[in-house]
Amino acid sequence: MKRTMLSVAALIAAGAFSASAEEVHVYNWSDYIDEELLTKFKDETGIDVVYDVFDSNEILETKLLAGGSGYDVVVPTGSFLQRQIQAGAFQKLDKAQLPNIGNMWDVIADRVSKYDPGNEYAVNYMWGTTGIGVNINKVKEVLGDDAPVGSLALVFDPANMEKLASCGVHILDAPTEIIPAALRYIGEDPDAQDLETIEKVEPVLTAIAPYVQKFHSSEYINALANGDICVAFGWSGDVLMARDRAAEADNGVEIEYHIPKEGALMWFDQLAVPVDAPNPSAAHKFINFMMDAQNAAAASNYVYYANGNKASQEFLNEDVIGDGAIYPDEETTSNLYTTSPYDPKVNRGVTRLWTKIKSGT
Ligand code: N2P
Repeated sequence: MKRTMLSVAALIAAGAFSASAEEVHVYNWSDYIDEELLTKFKDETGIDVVYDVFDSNEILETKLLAGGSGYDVVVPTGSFLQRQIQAGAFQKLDKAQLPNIGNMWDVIADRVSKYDPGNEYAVNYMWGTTGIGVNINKVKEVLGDDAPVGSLALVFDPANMEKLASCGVHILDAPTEIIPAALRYIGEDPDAQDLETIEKVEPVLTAIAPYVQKFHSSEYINALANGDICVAFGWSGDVLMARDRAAEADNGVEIEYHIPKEGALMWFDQLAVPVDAPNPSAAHKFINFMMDAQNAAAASNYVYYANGNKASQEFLNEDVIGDGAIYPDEETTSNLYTTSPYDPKVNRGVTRLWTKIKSGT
């Protein structure tokens, strides 16, 4: 008994039960940060980061709209952010608590103001494109040397998919990204907002679904890197991370990322503070920390996504700032499209359509 008492006293002395440790609860996408940055934040501020991850905007949205998520900082994509702002899910940022705001890149802030007028509720974390990741040798083995790796036809033409099924294809479980791509493939507006147009993708996606090994939004990084799949319709930085993991493993797998020639979605992931965040002051400290030029650069250098921080650019590695798949040139950028949120009725139709398509796998 005495021993127990003593060891409890020792633990208290060591601070194990200190109730005063300040925390910030962050909910971010999986595979989206260099965790050393979280340690650095703790060292600089004394605030513990409780870090959880998700891989779909729909999951984040469900938590946010239910309220009481317990998160201080969350990272919705612009089109979702817009609808969530309208639903009252966020508090306005207090710019006085964000001295690093001057580091941000006006070009990106301007683009995001489509979703968040005046950039009142969020700042950019990362931005990127949705495109095609290939294990180039496997794909050539299956489809020949002229495999259309730079075209949406690679994944939307069932004749290609039937063959690729033998080496494995993953497609994002992200209806608001895959449906626009399929619309673009059939020559429709990727940002179409009416169900009649949107439903035109049903035969296209139904025809390829049986050849899709998985609709999933995070497993493809390792699956590509290990050679378990040969194609992923996924996010730019994730594919580049797979390329890196394969190179590190020295397993002979060679991964490439292609922005389809027909055009691709350009999206923006935004740091925002829920209206009921338990610790808004720590949330601002965390966001300000991520807006530090060197920290933003460290994050991009690790995850291979572009960021919206102009001042970080001088600290970016050449294989990041100099890679057109991460920081696309003007010509490529002019071929990128953005999307807007569906209204609730259309959104329900999209969810129904997506469930139906996936049930055909
Ligand atoms: C990180 C994926 C985030 C990009 N793994 C999707 N918005």
